[in-house]
Amino acid sequence: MIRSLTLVRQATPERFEKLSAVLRALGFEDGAGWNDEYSRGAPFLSPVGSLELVDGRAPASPEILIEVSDLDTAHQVAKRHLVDAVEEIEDTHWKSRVFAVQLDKNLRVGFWAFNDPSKSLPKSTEGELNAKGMRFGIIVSRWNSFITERLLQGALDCLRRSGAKSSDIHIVRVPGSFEIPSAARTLAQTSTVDAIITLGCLIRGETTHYEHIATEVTRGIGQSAQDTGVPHSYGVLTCENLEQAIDRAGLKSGNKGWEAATTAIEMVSLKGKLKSGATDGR
Ligand code: DLZ
Repeated sequence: MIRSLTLVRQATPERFEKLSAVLRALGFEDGAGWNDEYSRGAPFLSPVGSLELVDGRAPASPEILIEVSDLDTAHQVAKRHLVDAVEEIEDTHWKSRVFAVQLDKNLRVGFWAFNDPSKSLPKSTEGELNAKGMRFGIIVSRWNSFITERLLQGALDCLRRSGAKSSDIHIVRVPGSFEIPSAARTLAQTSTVDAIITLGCLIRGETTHYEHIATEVTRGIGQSAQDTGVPHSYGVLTCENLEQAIDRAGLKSGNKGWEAATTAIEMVSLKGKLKSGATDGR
């Protein structure tokens, strides 16, 4: 099976370093090179490569064509490094633009980009962070309420700032994290919410069966999401001690309730787009 495509070009010793710097500046990634008593080599990697056959009119004069995401910036970068070797940008006959660079005596390269960049992108879809019109259920455990109430405030703050109405938010309190999955599933089955945000706090020191509870809660929330088709976001802290929990409930490491709410909004939006067949690109 084919693993990669390599095009080898000889560079003069004087040009080796300079060309390496240009290729790096243009966005090539450094590969693993070599330097021994006979020669040195510097591979420059591109995310994809291809060998193209053409029958009829050739696409452009340089034999090597490198597609870039921003042709004008690439042109400026190339000019900055190799003033005289860089030609002007031209239109091609295939709805794109190209400029050629004589990198070395035997290395002429064309840089190009489609006029409509979405043509070269794979189909892509992602959710928006606008919660207007969305309905949310928040399942929050009372155990470690000192922490979980802060997570709840973070989640509510995020939902309201993102456009959700208070009347579209249903808060459900359960005794401990262990009870979160069953309440989440029951609420999801009522079809009154578009997503569920789960908030809890497990602290290792306080529970001898911490691992079992954590595993079960995580599995249960995931399974409820799979079985009901309603997005569930995971805002259950699993911490070694209270200090770690405090950090994740609004101090050093942000507020995980806020993050769980953002995830829920994004997943509702994504689900809507995927169901309607909408895409962001191409
Ligand atoms: C029992 C228990 C313990 C020891 N620790 C925690 C904890 O750190 N965080 C939490 O959310 N819940 C804890 N619980 C309660 C269990 O989740 C559960 O509510 C009870 O075992 C009753 O089923």
